[in-house]
Amino acid sequence: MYSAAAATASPPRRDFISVTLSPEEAGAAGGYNNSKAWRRRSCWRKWKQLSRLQRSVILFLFVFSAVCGVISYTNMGEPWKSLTNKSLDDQRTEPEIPGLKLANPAVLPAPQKADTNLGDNPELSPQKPPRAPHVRRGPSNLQIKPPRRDVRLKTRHDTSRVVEEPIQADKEEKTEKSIISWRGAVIEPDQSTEPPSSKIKEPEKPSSVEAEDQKEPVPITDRQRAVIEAFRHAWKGYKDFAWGHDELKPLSKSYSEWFGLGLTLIDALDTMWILGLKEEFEEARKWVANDLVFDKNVDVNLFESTIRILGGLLSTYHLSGDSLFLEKAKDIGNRLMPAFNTPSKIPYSDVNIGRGTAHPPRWTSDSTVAEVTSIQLEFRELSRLTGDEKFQKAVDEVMKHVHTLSGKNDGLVPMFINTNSGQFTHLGVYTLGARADSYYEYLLKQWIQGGKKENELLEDYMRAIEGVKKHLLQRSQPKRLTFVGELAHGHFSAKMDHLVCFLPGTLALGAHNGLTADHMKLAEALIETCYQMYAQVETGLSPEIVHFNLHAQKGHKDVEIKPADRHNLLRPETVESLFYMYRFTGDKKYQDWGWEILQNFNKYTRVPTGGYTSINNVQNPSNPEPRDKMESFFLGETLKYMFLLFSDDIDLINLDKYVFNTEAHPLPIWVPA
Ligand code: DMJ
Repeated sequence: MYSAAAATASPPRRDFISVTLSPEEAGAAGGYNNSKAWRRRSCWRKWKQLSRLQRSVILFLFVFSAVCGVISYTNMGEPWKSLTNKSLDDQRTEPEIPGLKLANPAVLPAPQKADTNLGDNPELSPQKPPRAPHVRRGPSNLQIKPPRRDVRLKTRHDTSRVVEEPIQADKEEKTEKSIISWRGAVIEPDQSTEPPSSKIKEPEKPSSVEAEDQKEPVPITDRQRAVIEAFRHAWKGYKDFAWGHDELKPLSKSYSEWFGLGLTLIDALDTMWILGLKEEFEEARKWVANDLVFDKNVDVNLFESTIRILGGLLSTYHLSGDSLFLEKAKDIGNRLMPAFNTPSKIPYSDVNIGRGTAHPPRWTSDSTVAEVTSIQLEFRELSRLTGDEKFQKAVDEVMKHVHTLSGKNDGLVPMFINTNSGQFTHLGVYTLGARADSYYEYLLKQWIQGGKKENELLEDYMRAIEGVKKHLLQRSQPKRLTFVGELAHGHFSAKMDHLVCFLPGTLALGAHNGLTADHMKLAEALIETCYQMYAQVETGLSPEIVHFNLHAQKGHKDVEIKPADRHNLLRPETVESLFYMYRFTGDKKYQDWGWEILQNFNKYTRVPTGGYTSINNVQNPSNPEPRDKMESFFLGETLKYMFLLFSDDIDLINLDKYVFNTEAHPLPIWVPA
C-alpha cells in the first residue's frame, strides 16, 4: 500500500496521478467495500506503479502467449475432428448384440451380410454388359505366334514350384487369404490376383486377342497344317450335305437332327477362329446372324445344349469380340432357365426352348449327376457378362446342394439325382465315366474360373481324387498300366470308358494350378494308359469302353474289348489330355502319340466325299464298319485339341487365362494369373 506521502516524495511523473486512498478511506467514502470498481482501481494503481520496463515485459509476455494460443488452437482442430468422427464410426460398427464389444471397432470393416446366395461365390458382382460392340470380324491370326524359347522351362517350373514351396514368413497374412492345404500340399493363393469383382465390372474387350495381336506370330507347324486340312475336309462334308443341321451323315450325304439348331456349326465356330479359317468363320457367322432361331417348339437336353451351344457362343464371343454371339448366348441361356423350376432346384434334363417348359425323361424323375453339375462354367460366365445374377444363382445352388449330400463314397458321387427330393439315387455305383465324369472336371474348373477362392469346390475335388485313388485305381497285366475302374456295391470292375481319359488332363491342370505333385504323377500314368487304349487296338483307335486284364495270361494284352463296346465316336478325351500334358511338360512324346491318332482317324474314319465318320469296329482294319455319323464334338473338340497339341505357343489359348468347358470351348478365367 502506497502512502500519499511516499507518493509525493517520488519524482513527479507525467503519466500518472498521485492519489492515495486507503481501502478504509475508500470504503468510508464510497460505502462500498471490496467492490469491482475498487478492485479495478487497485489493479490499475498497481499497474501504474510498475516501471516502464516491467510493463513492457508483461505486455510482451501477454501478446506472445496470445499468439501461441491461437496457433495451437488451429492445430488442435484436426485431432478433434477425427476424434469426433471416430466416435461416430464406433457407434456405427458397434454390433447389435448387446454386451458384445468389438476389440477395436474403429478399424474393423462394417459387418457383412451373409445373406446372398452368391455370398461366398466369387464375386459375381456381375459384370456390366459389354460396351459398344467391339466387332472383329474373322478369326485373328492367333495361331501365328513366335515360338517362345522359355515356354517349356516356364511351364515345367510352374508345376513343381507351387507344390514344393514352403510356407513363407508372411504365413499369417497368407492364411487370411485362405490358404488351403490338403494332406501336406500347400496351395498358395496367387498374390497377384485381384478380386474378380474389381476385374469383372468393366468387361473386357471380350478377349485377349488384342494383346495377342501385338506379339510376333508363331509359324504353324506341319502337323497343325494337317489338322487344318482335316478340319477343312470335315467342314466340306458338313457344308455340302448338312449345312445348318445338327450332324453330318457323311456316307449317306445327308444329316441328322437332334435339336435342330445347327449344332455342328455352332460347336465348330471357335475352332475355326483358332485355326485361322476366316472364310469358313464368316460364312458360319452369317448363318448364325440370319438363320439361327431359338424360338422353336423343340425339346433340348439342358446339358448338351449348354456345353455345346451356350459354351460355343460364349467362347466365340470372347475370341471374336462380336456381340452377335453374346446376344445369341443370352437368348439360349434365358430359354434354358425353366429347367431349374423343380421342387429341389436340381434341374430337369430337358427343356422346350420355345414353350418355356421343362421335364425329366419320360421314364424317371432323375437327372444325371454329370449333367446337372457340368453346366456351371457357362451359366456363371453368362451372369458375369450380362450382369444378371439369376444364371449363376441357379447353378451355384446345385453345386452347394450336391456338396452337402450324403451318399458319396470318399468324394465319389453316384450317377443319378432326383429332381423332386434332391437326393442321389441308385446309390453304390461309382465311376469316372459316363454320367459322372464331368462332375469332377467342373469342380476343378469352376475353382479355377472363379480365381481359386471357392474352397468347397476344391475340397470336393481333392476328396474325390483321393476317393479315386482309394477305390478305383488298379494296375493291369502284363504292362502294369494304371487305370481307373468302377465300383458297384463294393465290387471292383476293371472297366474303363474312353470318357475317363479326360482325367489325366484335368489332373495336370490341377497340378499346374498348385495342387499336389501326386496328381501330376497320376496324370502321367493315366495318359500312358489312354494312349495304350489306342495303341493296343488293331486300327490304332480306341473303343468306347475297355476292360483291363488284372491277371497275366499268355497271349493277352492289357486291354480287352467286348463286342458291344468296340465302336469309336471320334471322341476327344485322350487328345484333350495329350494337349494338357504337352503344355505342362513339353514332352514331345505326347505330340507323337497325338499324331499317330490323327493319322488313324484319317485312315479309318475319313470319308472321301467330305467328313469323318464314327465307326463300329475298331478291331477290324479291313472293315471298321462306318456308322455314317460325324459328331459335332469332332470339330468342336477333337480337332481343336489336336491343333493346340501340335502348337508350341503357350499363348494360343493360354491356360492361365482361359479354362476350357467340357466341350472344349475356352472361357476366360475371371482372375487370370
Ligand atoms: C462331349 O460332348 C463332352 O466332352 C462331354 O463332356 C462328354 N462327351 C462328349 C465327347 O466325348
